[in-house]
Amino acid sequence: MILSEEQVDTFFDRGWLVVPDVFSSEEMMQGRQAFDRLRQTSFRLRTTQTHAGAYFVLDETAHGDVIIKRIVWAGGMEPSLLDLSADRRLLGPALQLLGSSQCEQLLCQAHFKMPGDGVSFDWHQDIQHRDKGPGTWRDINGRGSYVQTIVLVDEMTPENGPLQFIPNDAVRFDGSGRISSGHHDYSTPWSDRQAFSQIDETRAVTVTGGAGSVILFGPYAVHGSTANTSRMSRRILINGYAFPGANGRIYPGEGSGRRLELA
Ligand SMILES: O=C(O)CCC(=O)C(=O)O
Repeated sequence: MILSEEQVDTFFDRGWLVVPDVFSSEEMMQGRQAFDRLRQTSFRLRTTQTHAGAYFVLDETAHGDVIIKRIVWAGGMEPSLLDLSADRRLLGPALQLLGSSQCEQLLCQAHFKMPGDGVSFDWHQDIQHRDKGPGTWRDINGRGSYVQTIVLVDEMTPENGPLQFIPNDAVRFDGSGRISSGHHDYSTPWSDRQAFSQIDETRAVTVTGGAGSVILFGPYAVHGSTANTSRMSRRILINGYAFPGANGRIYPGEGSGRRLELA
């Protein structure tokens, strides 16, 4: 899959892009089965730990119910998820946006939002998780050097804790002294220019879509999500691809940081 010029502009100017129906319902059924097995394993493990090549971040309610915060490098335990993250329908656009024929895969992460589990994510930028100080991150391609993709494993609805994004032109980036024009200044380090200091929440856009749809965004896109208030699950697979050499950290999970290119 090759993104159109318009899609590429949307990614860089607004901050994110949604591509519907990338994966079939049959493929997403297999994805849901992998997620079911990961969930069953979480119930057995109960506490945060590395298991079978994946890193389970778990919590427990006062009633003893296990809450899955995230499963880092979920494909370590479920190789079909790694196959999905190397699929050209996902990898192709990621490489296109990175402007590279190769990348390093940093994330293959399962997020579960089950009815009533209260899992939510405050407004943040992914660069906060990539750049942890000197030597941990370098923007090599001058456009963020990172593309995150989210595969909707379940349908994402307004009620089940959907992703929300703030368009770049409703974000005040540190150092810019004003709400952005929509175009990032890629010429200075992110910490000087790209960290957000203020957002116009009234401009937040809720992303919904069918299972098999994909969201793509860069490291500076401001996003978050609230708790699932519905009766259906909202599960997503997050794959993160870095421009070769941008990352200086070791991520949890057996095989994380692997090099990928289109076959
Ligand atoms: O699961 C969610 O809603 C949050 C996802 C997220 O914040 C991310 O992909 O960086």
